[in-house]
Amino acid sequence: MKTIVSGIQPTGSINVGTYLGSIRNFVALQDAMPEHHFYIFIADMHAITVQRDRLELRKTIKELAAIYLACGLNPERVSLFIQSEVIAHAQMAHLLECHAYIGELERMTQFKEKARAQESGVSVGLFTYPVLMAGDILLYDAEYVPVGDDQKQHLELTRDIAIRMNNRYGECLRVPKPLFPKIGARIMSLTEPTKKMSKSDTNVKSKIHLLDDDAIIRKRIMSAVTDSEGVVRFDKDNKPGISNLMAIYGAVTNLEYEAIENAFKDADYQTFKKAVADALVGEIAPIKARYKAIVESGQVDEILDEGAEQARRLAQKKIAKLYHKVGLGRKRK
Ligand code: AQP
Repeated sequence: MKTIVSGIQPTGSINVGTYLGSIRNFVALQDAMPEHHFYIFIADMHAITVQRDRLELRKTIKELAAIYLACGLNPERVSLFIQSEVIAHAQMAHLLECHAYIGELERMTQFKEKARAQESGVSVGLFTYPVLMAGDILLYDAEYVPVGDDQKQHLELTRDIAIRMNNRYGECLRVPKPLFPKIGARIMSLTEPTKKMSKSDTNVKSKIHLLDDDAIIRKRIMSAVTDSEGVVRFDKDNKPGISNLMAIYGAVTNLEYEAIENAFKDADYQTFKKAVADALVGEIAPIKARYKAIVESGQVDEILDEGAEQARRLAQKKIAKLYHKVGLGRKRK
């Protein structure tokens, strides 16, 4: 069976950026690609590459699991699991670290940005983060990896490592392809629209969480930074704020930018922002209702146990095969 793999770090409440850039896409693909099985995980091992409060991390892991389900992931189609509960991820990371080069990791822009944001104590884990990620993907022979476009460089590295190992040991890894959403691949901060909307941004006004109240959602959209031109027109370089609101609106309504420009050609920004807020509130309301029901049902642990079991079965086989190829351990009859 062909596979699709992706994950999200439990590094804070899920915001509209992560939702539109990844989860919404997972849900659409699970329905559109019935011949693929999905391995979707909570990337808690990635989360500790930056220091975190342990109790907060635990809470966020469970919250993210319930969010995935509330957004519509179907446990019949998706093995949903916590990364650290499948030991093969750690084994694979070491194996791939021995086939990745320091120079190529030094070029990773996410590492450079995150390292710069810390005053001191940048961990080795943060440096090798992209290799852990390559392992997450290659472990399951993923054909496709649905991600936001900030992950483009990491995907390229994953492909390079896979090709390198295939050349060295013979075909042993599938070279994956990224799948970016058509609209919403990079949702920007509402206060600084040239910066990605990020879970770790300390400015609460920069983002909208899926579990925010309707009033907060409306307030954040209505106060989002725009420009003084007063025309609803997509121009990422000169009108990043309005272009970002168009991306949010387009992702939610499935309308292309041109159709949005036509629909709002005589509208002022207040009117457009109100339409964006209405669309977003309408999209998020059922997710919030399902989230509450899922948490109350107590079914999350069972789904995570089952998902981890399914993931382990495939991942352990892959590790055994790769260890053999590389020459680790003893040859078994
Ligand atoms: N703003 C965004 N727009 C579109 N896609 C996004 N993604 C994240 N933010 C946006 C996509 O969501 C998936 C999961 O991302 P992640 O949590 O594993 O890591 P990240 O990209 O580092 O996200 P954050 O919010 O910026 O986390 P922190 O602040 O903890 O570093 C990925 O597919 C990503 O592309």
